Amino acid sequence: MECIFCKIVNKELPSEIVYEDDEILAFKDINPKAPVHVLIISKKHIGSVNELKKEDKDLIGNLILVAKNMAEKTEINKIGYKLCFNVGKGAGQMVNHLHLHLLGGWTESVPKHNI
Ligand code: DGP
Repeated sequence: MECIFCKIVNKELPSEIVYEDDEILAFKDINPKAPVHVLIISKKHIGSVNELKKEDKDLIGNLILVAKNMAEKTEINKIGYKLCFNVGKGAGQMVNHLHLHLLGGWTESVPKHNI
């Protein structure tokens, strides 16, 4: 299996895991673009939002709820945070495994661009 996020899911590669359940894994981004930068991913391999099917709608909802819970746990919800799916190379998607970026933890003004 070549996908690096599948390897992280299977614990073949190390990561700083902050949340895990049957369908979702969340871990710290290796190259953080914000004081708090967590990736929330589906354990099932899905390449991107482009590959989502109707049966994935609960999974997508759960990814967002995990992100919300992580924002509460880290208290970045108090100031504000960003959630982002990069979709395709042209939008900066480097890893072809569905992942939601959770970014926050700024203490001053919110940067206008940070992905
Ligand atoms: P994107 O550009 O949307 O595909 O974001 C991929 C993110 O994944 C990028 O911010 C860096 C992060 N990343 C890539 N490889 C690894 C890794 O091996 N471990 C961790 N923790 N993060 C990774």
